Amino acid sequence: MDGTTSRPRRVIAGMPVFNEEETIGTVVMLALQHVDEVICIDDGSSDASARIAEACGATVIRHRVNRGYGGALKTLFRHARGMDVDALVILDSDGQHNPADIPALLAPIEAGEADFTIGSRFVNGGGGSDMPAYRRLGIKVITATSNLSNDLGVRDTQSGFRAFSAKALQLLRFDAEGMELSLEMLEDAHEKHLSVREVPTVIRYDVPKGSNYTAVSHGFTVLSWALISLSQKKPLLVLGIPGMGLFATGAAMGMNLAQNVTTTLDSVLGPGLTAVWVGVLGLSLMAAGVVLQGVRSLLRHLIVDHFGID
Ligand SMILES: Nc1nc2c(ncn2[C@@H]2O[C@H](COP(=O)(O)OP(=O)(O)O)[C@@H](O)[C@H]2O)c(=O)[nH]1
Ligand SMILES: [Mg+2]
Repeated sequence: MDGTTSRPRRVIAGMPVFNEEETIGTVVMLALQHVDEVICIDDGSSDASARIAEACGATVIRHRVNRGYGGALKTLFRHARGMDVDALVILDSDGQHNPADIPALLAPIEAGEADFTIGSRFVNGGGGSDMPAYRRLGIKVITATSNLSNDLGVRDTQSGFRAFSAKALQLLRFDAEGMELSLEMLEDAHEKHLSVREVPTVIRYDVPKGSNYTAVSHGFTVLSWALISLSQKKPLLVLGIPGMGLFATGAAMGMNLAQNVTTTLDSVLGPGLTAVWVGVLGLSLMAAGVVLQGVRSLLRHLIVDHFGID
């Protein structure tokens, strides 16, 4: 790459790799046409992925044991932060992402219009060639759930084809070791007010080994993370709505019984107690929701006032 274009001065591509010997070589060589350096995080592969990546010109960082997609990206970010880079692009090593779209992902970053771009299947011009319907549905459910806790405004929350400005690279922090990192990173970007932009891309599904994870376990892990995050961010919504439903059910059962008080005491005692329990459970859930919501905003105020972190 020459330094005369308007591209950021130094751009690197990073790839998580786990047993991708069939595709890794091609992806590394194609990516090298658009960036200065390709870094592969080989996550304990048992095949020839690492050797092939190196032979094709990538820098390879090895994990001795498999940690997962998130673990690999944490290693990548830590390494990239120590380098003097203007942008980092991440893409999968299984051939699903087209390295020819790297410049399109970098363009808004070069222009100073975004800190974080996502190669998206769901914006005009993007798509998933032969994408199975259940995957599309899974992504929609995950995205809808995560939008309940933060209005991220991102349609393709599950694309791993992403690019980051130097600022985003320095600011973003994440913990997840698995695929749930995809959402954690978006929420962190939202909290840090980084500007995120989706860029159309076509993600292929006709590659030799499109997925290491089964769709169900992948979807379940990410969705669980989205729900836990939602319950932390909006406890009143998560506990209050079911609580209100239970309370209303208990009240309706109680009122129904009260209208039949002419019958014997025995016949109303059992259902009456159930109505009371259901109602009390509903009230407790709502109360817990209110308390947790209060604690959350109190903590936020304390953190903002005393540490100046928003
Ligand atoms: N480092 C690392 N990378 C992984 C692991 N599992 C998958 N990957 C890589 O992450 C990318 C996406 O994984 P993949 O299984 O294709 O996920 P999917 O296409 O979203 O279902 C690919 O480049 C994989 O090689 C892992 O355990 N560790
Ligand atoms: Mg894949």
